[in-house]
Amino acid sequence: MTDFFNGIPQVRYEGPQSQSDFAFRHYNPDEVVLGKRMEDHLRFAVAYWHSFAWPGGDPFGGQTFERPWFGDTMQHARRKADVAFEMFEILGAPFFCFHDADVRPEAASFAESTRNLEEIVEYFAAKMERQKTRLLWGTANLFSHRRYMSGAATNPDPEVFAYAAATVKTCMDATMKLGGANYVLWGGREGYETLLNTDLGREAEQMGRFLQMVVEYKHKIGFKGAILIEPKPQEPSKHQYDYDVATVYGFLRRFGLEAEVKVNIEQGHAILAGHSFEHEIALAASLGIFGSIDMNRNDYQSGWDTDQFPNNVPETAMAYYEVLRAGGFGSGGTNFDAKIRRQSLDPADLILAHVGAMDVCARALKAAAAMLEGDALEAARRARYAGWDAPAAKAMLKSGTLESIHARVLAEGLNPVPRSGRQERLENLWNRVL
Ligand code: XUL
Ligand code: CO
Repeated sequence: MTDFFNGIPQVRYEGPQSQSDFAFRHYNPDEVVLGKRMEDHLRFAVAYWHSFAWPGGDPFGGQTFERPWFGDTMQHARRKADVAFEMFEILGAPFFCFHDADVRPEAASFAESTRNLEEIVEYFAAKMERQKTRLLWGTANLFSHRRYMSGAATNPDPEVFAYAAATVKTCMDATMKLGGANYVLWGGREGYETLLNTDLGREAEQMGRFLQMVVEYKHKIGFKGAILIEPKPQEPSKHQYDYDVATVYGFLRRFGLEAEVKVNIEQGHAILAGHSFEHEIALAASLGIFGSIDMNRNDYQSGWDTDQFPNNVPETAMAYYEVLRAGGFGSGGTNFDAKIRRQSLDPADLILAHVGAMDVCARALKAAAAMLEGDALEAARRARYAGWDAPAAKAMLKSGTLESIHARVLAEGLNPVPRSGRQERLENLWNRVL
């Protein structure tokens, strides 16, 4: 045991009446919701980067956190892992997620960086034998180092493409070794700052081939998890190629990957793209590419990616409603890609951020389940589209032409009567379950 979380107890479900800060009031892993344990619905993951690797900087100031594991040696990396796995245990977190750069020091050569990663993966594997935490996904950090400033797969320099491809191979190997449920690609620098120096057609070709190689390698090594793309419209690049779910789907179709790759949808990214989180989830589900979620919000005033823990039950409930309608996560889960504020210096802040977020998600899941079970929204939706169940309507879609429909409209004297969308009633239904 390290002494970092000294005195902080294991967090357990104590119910809404609990007086303790270190207790769940709503997240009860064993409680059965719609026939499944809450833990198996929500599949919470802690993001290694924000909780253990982020120093607390913002554009105007640097490090605010002083952590005993900050440093560039393997000893620091092991100490960081010790604390991270202690936190997973305190929270009872079933999963975690990491980038290579979060867990091992970058070395002078590719080979040495890879050895560092492999050593830490062994260290993780030994811990995972002793505790229940599993890997939701692994990923490669192809955006922080200066070599990636002009992109990774989309870089004008083929040597950077090669370095990125080799790095993804090592990270997929690490994910496979740790039994990861998914592998994620977020294209942080896959975009551009100015068209004046950018050949965007060529860059898309590079990115498409890169992703095909990832899929080929997945099958070669027999990785059973899903490959997930995480869309984001901008930041760090002014314009990013994986703008949103719709854009990613078009890209996957173009490169023949729509049956191979799914999406990891982040709440904050959805808002940055001008969508709601639930829109992105519902769209991905309707396209058959829904995979997993990053449950972290932005600040509605600041307009940039603040990666805050969720605290809005009504919004979160709408998201889980779409997750439930999609049939649940499959191999995905709820990753808190969220960081505490830079003034939140205490070890307890890290724990309480997750406790609050897990409770928000649990309340949201229960509300969403009640809504779905009560069937009120679905009944209203079915009624709204009921006309399409009629044989004539089905036939129109299947074999109608503009001319045949024109003839029918004239013959039957069609004159459709507008019907209320009843939005306010449906919003009231939601409020009853929240
Ligand atoms: C950045 C972001 C990433 C990905 C993983 O906005 O969301 O942390 O989740 O690379
Ligand atoms: Co994310």
